[in-house]
Amino acid sequence: MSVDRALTKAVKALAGREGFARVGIAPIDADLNSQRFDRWLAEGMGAEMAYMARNVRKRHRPAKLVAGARSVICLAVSYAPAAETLGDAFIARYARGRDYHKLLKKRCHRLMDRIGALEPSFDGRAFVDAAPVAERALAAAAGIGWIGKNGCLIAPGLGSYVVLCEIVSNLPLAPDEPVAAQCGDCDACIGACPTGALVGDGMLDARRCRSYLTIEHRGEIDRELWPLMDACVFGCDDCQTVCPHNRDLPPGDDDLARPREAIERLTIGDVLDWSGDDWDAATRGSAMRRATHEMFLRNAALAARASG
Ligand code: B12
Ligand code: SF4
Ligand code: SF4
Repeated sequence: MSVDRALTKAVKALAGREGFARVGIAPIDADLNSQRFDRWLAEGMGAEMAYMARNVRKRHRPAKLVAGARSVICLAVSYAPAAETLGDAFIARYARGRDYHKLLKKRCHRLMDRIGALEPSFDGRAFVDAAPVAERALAAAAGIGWIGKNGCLIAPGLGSYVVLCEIVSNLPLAPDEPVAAQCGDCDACIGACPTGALVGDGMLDARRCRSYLTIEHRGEIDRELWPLMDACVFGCDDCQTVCPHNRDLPPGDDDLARPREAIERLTIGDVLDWSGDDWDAATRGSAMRRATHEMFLRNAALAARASG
């Protein structure tokens, strides 16, 4: 397939102007390592996320998502915090600022308008954290970064504190080369995971992951894990905090990296006292809304217990 290098360059320049910190092009038929995904599902590591078992083939074939698709524009925005100014309730870094789903979707749509103005034959569809897209594998195929032993996409210079989105397009854009993995002999993330959820080779067993347990899992958390929940009120970042590639990062995108006022000094006690209206006010416009009021109360109760 012939590619249009001048158009590729122009599309990348437009992405930079729309506030995307990284952009790369994945070939439409990239090998997205679907065998890994199959193994993850087959071994039950997807826990109760039933939606992960749907559209499995589509997930690894972006060509199925848009008629006439020829390339995937992969995009990343950093949420690296400028400072840690929180109370004792731990909120995962990606969720401290504005909801990245809404922000990135808006930017993708603006970018698509600009690409359309440049190239009227353009057609495409934007995805942000949509279930049937293998976002990390696509970003790796587009040369945005490599998949670390913590399972995260690590972008050179930005670390793993990046969120991902993509535009599946009908344009003949020139694909980028993947980046070589740079974990080397390090295995700090595996040792840092308090629950042993990282089972090797970047594979994560959600049944033991505090991110899954606090954000996705409804109902009771296994008693065996109670003492290991620490202050996790929403998500967990331990396997990223220890990563040497996350040291001395430039501050991320202001909209994502700046904590919203409602959580800046949030304590476990505050969350335990939340009424339904307080939950509503504290999570409005934020990715934290993924966890219900009941889940926050459960998480805060375990956090209070773990801290004595
Ligand atoms: C389900 C899910 C979860 C689950 C399971 C996570 C997991 N590791 O599987 C839970 C709830 C635990 C979770 C947690 C988190 N998540 Co999450 N999650 C997802 C979701 C919806 C699907 C991920 C998935 O398919 N998992 C199954 C495994 C098998 O797939 P995978 O992780 O993508 O792995 C693939 C690659 O590793 C690939 N691969 C491996 N090596 C190589 C090499 C090459 C060259 C290639 C091409 C491919 C490749 O093989 C696998 C199969 O395709 C994605 C969004 C999406 N649609 O993709 C967000 C996503 C992965 N999550 C995200 C975030 C931010 C988080 C958290 C940091 C949030 C938090 N702080 O609490 C944690 C991180 C935990 C961790 N260490 O992974 C970001 C990750 C950004 C990044 N830099 O990697 C994503 C991409 C959302 C987004 N749009 O930005 N998440
Ligand atoms: S997010 Fe936390 S619990 Fe999940 S794998 Fe990383 S360190 Fe382990
Ligand atoms: S902590 Fe070490 S092994 Fe884990 S992702 Fe970072 S560099 Fe790779």
